[in-house]
Amino acid sequence: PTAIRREDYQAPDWLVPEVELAFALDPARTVVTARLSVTRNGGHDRPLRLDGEELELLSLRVDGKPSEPRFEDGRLVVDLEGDAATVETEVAIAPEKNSQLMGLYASGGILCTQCEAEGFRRITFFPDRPDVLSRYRVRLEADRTRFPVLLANGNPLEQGECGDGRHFELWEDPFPKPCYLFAIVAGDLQCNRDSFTTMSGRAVDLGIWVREADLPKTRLAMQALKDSMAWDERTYGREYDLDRFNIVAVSDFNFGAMENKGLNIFNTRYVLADPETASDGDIDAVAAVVAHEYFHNWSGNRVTCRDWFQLSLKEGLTVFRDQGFSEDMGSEAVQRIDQVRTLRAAQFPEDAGPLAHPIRPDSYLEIANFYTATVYNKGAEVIRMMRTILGAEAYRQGTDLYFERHDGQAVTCEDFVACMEEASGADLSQFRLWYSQAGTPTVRARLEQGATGAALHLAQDIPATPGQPAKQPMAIPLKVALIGAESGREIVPERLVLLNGAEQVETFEGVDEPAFLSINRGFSAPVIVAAERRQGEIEALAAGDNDSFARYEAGQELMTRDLLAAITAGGPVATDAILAAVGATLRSQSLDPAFKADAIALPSESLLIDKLDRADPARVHQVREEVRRALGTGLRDELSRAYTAASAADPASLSGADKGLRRLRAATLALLSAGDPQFGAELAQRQYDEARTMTERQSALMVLAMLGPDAATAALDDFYARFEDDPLVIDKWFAVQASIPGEATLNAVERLQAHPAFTMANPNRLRALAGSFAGTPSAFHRADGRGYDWLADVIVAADKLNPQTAARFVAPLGRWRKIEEGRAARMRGALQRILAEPGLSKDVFELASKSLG
Ligand code: DPP
Ligand code: ZN
Repeated sequence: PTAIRREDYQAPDWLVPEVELAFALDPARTVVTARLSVTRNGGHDRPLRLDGEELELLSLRVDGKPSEPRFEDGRLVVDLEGDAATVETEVAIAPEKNSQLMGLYASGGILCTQCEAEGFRRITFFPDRPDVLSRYRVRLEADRTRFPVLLANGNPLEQGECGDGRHFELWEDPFPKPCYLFAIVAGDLQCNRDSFTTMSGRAVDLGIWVREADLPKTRLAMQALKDSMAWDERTYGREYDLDRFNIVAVSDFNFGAMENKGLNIFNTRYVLADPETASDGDIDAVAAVVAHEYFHNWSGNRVTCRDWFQLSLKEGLTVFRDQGFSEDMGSEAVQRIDQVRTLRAAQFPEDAGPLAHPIRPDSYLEIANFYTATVYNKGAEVIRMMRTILGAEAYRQGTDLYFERHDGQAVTCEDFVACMEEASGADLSQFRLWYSQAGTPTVRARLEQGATGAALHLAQDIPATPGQPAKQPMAIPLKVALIGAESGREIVPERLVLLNGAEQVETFEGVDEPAFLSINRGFSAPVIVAAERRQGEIEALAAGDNDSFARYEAGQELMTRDLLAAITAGGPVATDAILAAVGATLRSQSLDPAFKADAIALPSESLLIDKLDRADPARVHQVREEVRRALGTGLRDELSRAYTAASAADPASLSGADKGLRRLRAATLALLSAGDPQFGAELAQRQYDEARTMTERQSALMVLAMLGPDAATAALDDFYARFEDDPLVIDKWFAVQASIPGEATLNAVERLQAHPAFTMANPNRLRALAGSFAGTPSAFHRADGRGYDWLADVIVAADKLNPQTAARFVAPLGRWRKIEEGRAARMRGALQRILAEPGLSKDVFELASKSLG
């Protein structure tokens, strides 16, 4: 396969202002008729080239006359004389055989589409690229009994009977859009209806379409939708633009959800939720994804991407927007900790490994591989930094200008930055390096104190990444404050330091007592801070930094320091400092429960592995367990008290306070059980039996599962029997068992793979098993390498069905550079075995070959 490069971009030769589509829907064989009005773009004599994949071409007409089809490099080439023409094709496709879940496919009796990034070419011949914007008129025809509901983008125009049991519906979308936002749905669906009145007083009909039995589980998603619509008006001045907004839930879906214009299609996982079957985390994720897809209506749909290298233009911005929504709906501090946790778990390792790429990549083999934590989450951090540097007001003026100037256009990341500059008057030329340079910067910091002042010495290093051996210094906004070592007060109030040199010194006056350095407060920049610390400094910040993120961070730094020391030294673990910090957190009268839950959690094994040179995952697990045990025994009273107090959470309430209590209850239960397994088993079994919410039930089940089969079997069996008919909960049943630490987990995973409820065809189920297993270091990294072989086999088998989802499991094998040589060799062996497989998809080939490096 050949690489597509950003610098090769060429404007389209032909535009397609109007499209008429007719679907004769049938799961076995659907016939799609497309009539494209095309116009020549610029003075050239090149033919029209249309993408198409797995299409059976039945007929081709140009301006009404039959034409002989010609193919070049897999594209349909149409020679046209004049500057405008009507090109009609008729193709047949087989939705029920479509296991890739790209294009038109069947999911649980529903016919639906997924077109981003390049799925539309699997529906009809078309210039499948985001800078070709068209108005669509779509006629759907299907059997009325099996498919009583027929939906498409935009507004319905007309409906009726066709005879012989078939009916039709005609839809029109007045907004020009790229074909990746095209969608249709046909199925036996019920609707939760509501309405929203926009800020200019227009009524919008809202609908969430699901199977009848799932209707009661759509209430929370509907509330989130209305909240999102109001929030976007309030926060960004963005109003909805169609008379209808529909969401449809389907069980088989590669992404979380898709922002098709006026017809969002969702993975059921991000729509269906109630407290009995979804955890608080799941419920929050539903709201965040509903918001995310809704926000795309402006950041993505009204203003879209010129080419796929600009993906972060819409995804980074939209993630930043959904983060803002979640911060406003919940606790900002807790949200920020969660965001950073996600970034560190998913994006930092990507940025430090063989798949590192800038948020605006320079080349790809398969664009589906670039829907990454870098493009999404680091992309969101880059937008956040711009707001931090420019200020909230100038940032909003910048987005206003962007939406106004580029409405109806397909644009670039550069266009967005230019709007920010123009609105604020700031010069962002150096800041742009965040778009082009990969790798997580490390900021080294050292505070030097004199009699009345202090000097903060800062330096930045950006590691080499594939294709980028040398880097230029970036513009890094660091929020900094100095805190009195004796008084505990902020002796230098928070200020924004813009680090833009390789090295830089920032001075502070009026520092009249020994000071502690609180840096990167609120995680103002997505960097790794390596600060030289005085004796007792990190302990003091963990106990009293007045920025809650920085306080959390200091606690993590302290834990990481002592864990890494024990892992590398090989001796016993010094747990005193960790015990003191966790004990103080638990005893605090002022901290809220959700923060406590985050603050008492040890850094994950994956995070520790990332910080080590060639780690032994078994040793990492052993040391971390030792500390968990020490916490459970040493702080048993504090933990028990916190556990009991947290049991008062109101099961019917989804308030931040009650969710925080449940979070703390789960965290304390896990530590109590690490300290005293017998006691933990009793407590967890009782919590399981009495659980009124999935949050309580799932956390109890996880604790039991970690205690081994004797403790867990009864609860696991009960859980399965209780929720047998609920696929999203059965996913949890698979995930819990695949996330148990230790080498024995692979045996359970192999048994689960043979379970009748397991299928590779459903991405959620496959992720529940393979994703959970690969995300559990002490299980995945078996010394004999069998964990790697199992995953390689899964990738090869899944690739034959669904390359996009199969490719998602390659990255864990690509982390071999972080692992000790014996295991690393076996990881490379597994990658080589994958690459030797005949008929491998581009998706898996690209990631496996880059991972081998
Ligand atoms: N549906 C995916 C998302 O919203 C891709 N656009 O991120
Ligand atoms: Zn998105």
